[in-house]
Amino acid sequence: MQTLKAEKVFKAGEVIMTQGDAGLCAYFIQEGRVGIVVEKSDGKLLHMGTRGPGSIIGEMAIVDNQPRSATIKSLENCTLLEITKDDFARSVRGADPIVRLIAQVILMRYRDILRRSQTLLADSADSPSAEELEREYAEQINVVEAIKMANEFKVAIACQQLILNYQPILSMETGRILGFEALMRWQHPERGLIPPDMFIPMAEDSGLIVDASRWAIREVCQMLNRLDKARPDMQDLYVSVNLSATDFDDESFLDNLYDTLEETGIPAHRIHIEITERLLLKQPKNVKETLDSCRARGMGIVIDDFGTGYSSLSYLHQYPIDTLKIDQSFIRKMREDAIVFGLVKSILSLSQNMNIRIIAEGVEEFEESALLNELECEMAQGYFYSRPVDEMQVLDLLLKHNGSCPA
Ligand code: G
Ligand code: G
Ligand code: MN
Repeated sequence: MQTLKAEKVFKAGEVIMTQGDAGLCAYFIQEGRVGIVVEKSDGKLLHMGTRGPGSIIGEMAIVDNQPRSATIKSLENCTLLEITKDDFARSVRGADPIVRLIAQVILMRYRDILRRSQTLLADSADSPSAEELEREYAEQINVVEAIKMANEFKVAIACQQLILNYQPILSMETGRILGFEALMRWQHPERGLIPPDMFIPMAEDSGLIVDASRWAIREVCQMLNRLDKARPDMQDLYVSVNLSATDFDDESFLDNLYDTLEETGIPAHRIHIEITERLLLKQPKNVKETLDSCRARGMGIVIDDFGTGYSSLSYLHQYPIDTLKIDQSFIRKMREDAIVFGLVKSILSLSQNMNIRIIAEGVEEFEESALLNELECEMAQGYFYSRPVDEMQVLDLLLKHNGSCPA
């Protein structure tokens, strides 16, 4: 290895590096054991442990140029291989800037943990800090996990590992399917089917959701074209696509959406956009202009998870919203909890007064569906009618709920 330099020998008891000094190199231990000691600000010495052959010591200083955080002495005669800062810097310069940044960030956090755990160690005999240290380590590993996952997700988008499932939205009056909600899943080559809760937040944080949403919109349009071939009598069906705040930050979102509609020949009214109340609260820039434009073209705009704590009625007239989805937690509780029942009733009358359409989400039981019917709720979605299904099963659902295609 290029970065491994000549051997250095330290006799038992010799100081290899001193806390506070500038760190010019790291060492790979070939033979012998060393002891690590940290001197605290009050002068107390903390023995941090020992290292033996195969370990690296002094590695932090060559990454972040900070002074040595510990003093290390040889406990027996040691043979060490020196890795100089210059050698290390040379190989790092060629590395991906993200890798460099991440290395710095992780090291910064690690130093921070060390600093705090050393204070705790000194303050308590049974050292609860070890547990804290492990927990924080685990969190660090999640950082790495998230980065790995983000990279895998890029591959997923490019290599068709994403799939859409479709859950029907039915008219309560007629029992017919009016449309479907597209729900994303990730068919991971090793981990199997990953549900959206496990990857959407990461995709939002990393900005990768923009590409995933573009893919989803295109896939939905193509699916509608395939469906139209099989069921030419069902060309009123729409598909609702979930979008995130990050999607609205993308300046070419609208162009891409309209291009996709044009290329696939799908009329705008067959695509509905589902956004959450939280998104409106965040108010990504251009969200109103974007939604106004979509609505003007005839797309449906749906507020998902309506009523889950961030509700502000003002946005019902501020934004071009045409449908509310009552959150499933209300549907679940409305039969036992009088307050929730009142809430569901008020949402329903609100929507009637404001001429906004309503979908009850997460209907699981016959009793829930019967009650919603009584309250004249317009549409429903939930396991009681159907779980989300893959594209092949969409035709079966249409046959079951909407009847067969007239000859
Ligand atoms: O699919 P499930 O059935 O587990 O969906 C869980 C949540 O994941 C949904 O409530 C929705 O908010 C989110 N979700 C599902 N599919 C998509 C998608 O294509 N894009 C975005 N942004 N969120 C989605
Ligand atoms: O986008 P949104 O958060 O609204 O997605 C709806 C979520 O709820 C999806 O994860 C979907 O699979 C799930 N879901 C749909 N119907 C039901 C239901 O009847 N019961 C439960 N528990 N979940 C449902
Ligand atoms: Mn949704």
